[in-house]
Amino acid sequence: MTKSQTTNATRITNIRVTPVAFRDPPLLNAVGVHQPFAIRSVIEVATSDGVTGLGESYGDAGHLARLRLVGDALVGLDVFATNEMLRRTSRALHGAVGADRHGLTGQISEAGTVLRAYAAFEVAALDIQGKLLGRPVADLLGGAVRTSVPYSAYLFYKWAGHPGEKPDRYGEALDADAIVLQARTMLSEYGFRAIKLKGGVLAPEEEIATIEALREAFPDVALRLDPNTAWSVATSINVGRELEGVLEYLEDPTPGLDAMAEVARNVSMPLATNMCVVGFEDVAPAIAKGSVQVILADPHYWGGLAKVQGLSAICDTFDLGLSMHSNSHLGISLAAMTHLASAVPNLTYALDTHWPWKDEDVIVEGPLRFVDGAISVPSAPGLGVELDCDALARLHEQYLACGITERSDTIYMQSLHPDYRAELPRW
Ligand code: GKR
Ligand code: MG
Repeated sequence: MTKSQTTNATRITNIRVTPVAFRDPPLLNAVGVHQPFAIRSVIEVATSDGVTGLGESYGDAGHLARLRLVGDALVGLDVFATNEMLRRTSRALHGAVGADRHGLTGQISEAGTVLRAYAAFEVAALDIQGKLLGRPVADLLGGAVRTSVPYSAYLFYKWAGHPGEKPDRYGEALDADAIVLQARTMLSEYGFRAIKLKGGVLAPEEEIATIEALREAFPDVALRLDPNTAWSVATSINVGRELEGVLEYLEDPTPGLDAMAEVARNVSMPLATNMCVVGFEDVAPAIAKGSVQVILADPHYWGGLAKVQGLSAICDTFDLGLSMHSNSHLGISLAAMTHLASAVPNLTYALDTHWPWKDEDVIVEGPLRFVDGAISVPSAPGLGVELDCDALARLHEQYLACGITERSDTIYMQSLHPDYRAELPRW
């Protein structure tokens, strides 16, 4: 009998995994365009003490099936026993490596599949632990070292609206001037002090021109460019040299650790990644080769909040920078990312978020507000966000009605432009 099986345990009595869909604009990237709806899963964990916890994860069909399999295996577990939670997740998924890779987040190993599933339950367990103790999740991670967490404006080349629909509020952005306008709108509404441009969409010289236009328009704002491996080594080096002194970091210019290392040897800015270092097994070879200088952590696939703290210690030891990656997400994830980042001293870069691109959510509005580009760490117990049950039901209905069960930017693009090919690298 383990210690956690003894006295006073708060046990998991039920787990509900609900797929949801929310409207998403036609954002372009290196492999296509965002579908009209982004899909996510909302995880509700109920306990013997009547306290419930929330988690959020990907909504792709294979991942949903794995979450449900793991959910069944976690019933009866003490909510403080997250080590055992990971062991049960691993046992439940043994041999069930998933083929779905949500967004541009690199290749998935069996360990990665386990960590992707575990992460959502770990966050819900931390939410419950915090509620039981009357402390915010940040306190469970050692306490906040910053009271608010800065995020970056995530700019995208985009169409005006999905075909057949009215233009969305940001409108079309297919050149430098339109991206500067997009940045103005986002910065004036949210106050961001850093900008990330999703590249890999237009020819590299047009993306260089866009970054230069952003630099001119916003001289004091940190700039990043992420073409999601759309460039060869030679193109990456050319772009890196053109943008010397302009970029805070260049993210995933080219595929693979060796090619990234060659680029890193030939450009002056740091290289960042959420594609070639996506699990603990990638870290040692990346350090040995000198492939990257900044890792974009993401608790959704690095295995939850405590695992990202583990990664932060590695980054600290090997003098690597730490930033945070996002995919289209809802408020439960934003709360989790904020608590985590508040408690990681060396997470000094403004975090990515797709937040400004959505107009609906599953949480009760209120605790997560951007002021000067940052979110104050919620002080209420747990994650500090509350589920809006009507909104959850509505977004679930939307999931059922929209018919999207996998994220596929390429297939959606090909349904509109049959000749489109997602070639990486393309230039
Ligand atoms: O939302 O299109 C997108 C992004 O390209 C996303 O899928 C990536 O995973 O944001 C991500 C990134 O930094 O590569
Ligand atoms: Mg990236």
